[in-house]
Amino acid sequence: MGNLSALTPSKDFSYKLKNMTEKELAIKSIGYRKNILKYIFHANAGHTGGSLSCIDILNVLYNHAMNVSPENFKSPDRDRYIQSKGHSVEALFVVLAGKGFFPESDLNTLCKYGSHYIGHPTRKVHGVEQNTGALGHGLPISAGTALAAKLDNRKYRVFTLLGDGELPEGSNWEAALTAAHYKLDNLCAIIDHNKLQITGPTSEVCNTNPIDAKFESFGWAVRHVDGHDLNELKETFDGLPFTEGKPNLVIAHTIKGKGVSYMENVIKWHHGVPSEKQYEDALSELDNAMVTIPDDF
Ligand SMILES: Cc1ncc(C[n+]2csc(CCOP(=O)(O)OP(=O)(O)O)c2C)c(N)n1
Repeated sequence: MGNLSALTPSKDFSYKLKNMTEKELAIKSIGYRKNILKYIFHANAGHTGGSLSCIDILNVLYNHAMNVSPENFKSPDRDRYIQSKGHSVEALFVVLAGKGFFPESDLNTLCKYGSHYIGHPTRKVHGVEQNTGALGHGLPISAGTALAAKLDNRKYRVFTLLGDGELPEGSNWEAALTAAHYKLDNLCAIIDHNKLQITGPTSEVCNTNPIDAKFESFGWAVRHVDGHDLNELKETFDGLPFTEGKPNLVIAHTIKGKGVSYMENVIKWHHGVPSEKQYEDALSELDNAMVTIPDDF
């Protein structure tokens, strides 16, 4: 295969019609959190904690970093987002609805018989790039998609979101090796590092630490980021590729259940539906957070 590193991904940010301020993004994040809870509550099912931990990342990807919209979704040059931790589909659905990929009212059918809005991403939903949910598939598919961009002389980037509990899947490590071999600097994997998975702390179920040293030894460029700091996320994604010729890994330090105090860092909220009282408490906590967002930060 030729010198693939010769084609670096695009740094043309002209598609950013409006560079959102941190306050505007913060307002969006709270709205998304409320919607995640709303639709999980009405569906009586869903992955609550992991959707709340990754929502700030999705917010910055879709409203700042990525060149993708309902208008360009058929274009071969659009940036791709593949959500490997497919169980947190509620986060993806509320962001896609907010971008106008489909009417938000569609989410009233979440997890209902016959609906496309099921508990994991499916391409039957406009805006979803890949079916996922069986953990360990997103990174290999994303590496292949990024390799296709190089072979086709296209400058799109591929973003994929993994859970830290998903990381032990062997297919991730094959993909990590392959992405470095093919110098896929147009690939950005993000780990939602909330330190918990379905049955306990990630480090106790299957320890993958140190994640950074492992990926660096495979030939990746790695950054750590506070996965709830919207400005830090913006700056990190603006810095892509971190090193020409190397795939990019963002280790986003997050809190499972972030934004709803009784859910934060509590394993049982991996999946779980709040009672009516818990739902109302969560909404008022988020409403309160909305009015206390500082003007400038
Ligand atoms: C191949 C496979 N094995 C097991 C599962 C069941 N499962 C769903 S979520 C989950 C835990 C994932 O933990 P993590 O990736 O840390 O997700 P997060 O905490 O970010 O929600 C597991 C084991 C699955 N979806 N796919």
